[in-house]
Amino acid sequence: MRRQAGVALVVVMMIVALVVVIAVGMSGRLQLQLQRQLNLQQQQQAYWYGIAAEQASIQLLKSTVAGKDNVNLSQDWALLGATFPVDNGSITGKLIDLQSCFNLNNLQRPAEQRQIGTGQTTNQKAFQRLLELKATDLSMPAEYLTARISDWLDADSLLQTAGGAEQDDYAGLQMPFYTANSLMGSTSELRVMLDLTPADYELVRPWVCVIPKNSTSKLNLNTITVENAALLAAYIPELDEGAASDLIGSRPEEGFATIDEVWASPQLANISVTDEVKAMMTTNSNYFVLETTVTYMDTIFNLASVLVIDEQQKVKVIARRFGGQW
Ligand SMILES: [Ca+2]
Repeated sequence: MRRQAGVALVVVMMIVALVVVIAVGMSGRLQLQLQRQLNLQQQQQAYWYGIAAEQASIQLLKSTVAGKDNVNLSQDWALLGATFPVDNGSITGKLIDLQSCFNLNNLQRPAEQRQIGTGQTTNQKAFQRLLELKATDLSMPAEYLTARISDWLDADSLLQTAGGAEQDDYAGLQMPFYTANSLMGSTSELRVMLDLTPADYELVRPWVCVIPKNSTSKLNLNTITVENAALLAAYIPELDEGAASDLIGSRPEEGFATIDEVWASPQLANISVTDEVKAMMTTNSNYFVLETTVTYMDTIFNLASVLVIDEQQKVKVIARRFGGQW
């Protein structure tokens, strides 16, 4: 009888132990689920704060830029790094003019200039000069990188120059891949150019950007700064970098009213600028990138949104990138 009672007690204790194990497991899973739910909720909230920043920027561009012939850095859109507090966090955003940098897609050669021996386009010459001015430590000749980007962008598989690179060059790599043979969607595509090192990327990155689906963008001389006046010097070989800085430095606070004011400036007095280059310069902009950082509770969320002002003066989001620079 006593022995049977002892067995029953052991069985009861085993059942209790089993129940405790199961209960601990359930409680652990419940806590995990709750934390997951909390993380998802925080990320969703941060995402929607990012979208709210986009909407605020659309309204800002509508009121300060859309339809204007003069887009300059004294306008409200250009206030860098504005931060707005929200419950349990903050939203920081800055709008950058995508026509105040070199659009890599401009290196795509028009079809009629793709025959071998037609020489460099004006944009290619300008990019090569920009590299020669500002990326002197590049691990390859500036001419090669210019040709490689153009080969990446053009539809054919013909090398433009001996320094270029087409799909056979990439297919032969240890990690093979093909050239895009179309326009870039992000500046980070530059990283996969043949033999381009991380150090090269850091040298070139500050000067370039990518406007999706656009290979004919213009440079806005009202939004480039004294520090990046080399962008202008790159297009006008006779204009040295110092004179280009002086020209941009002497710009009225509210920008050049017309592009002709630029051509009449003393820095360009004895320099002839071709009509083609003149047509590539402007005083307004239609493409911007908004870089937003949302902090909400334990979450940090980065969003880059490309905004375009279309021909009907409507502002639209044409591309988004989550978690990094454009
Ligand atoms: Ca190609």
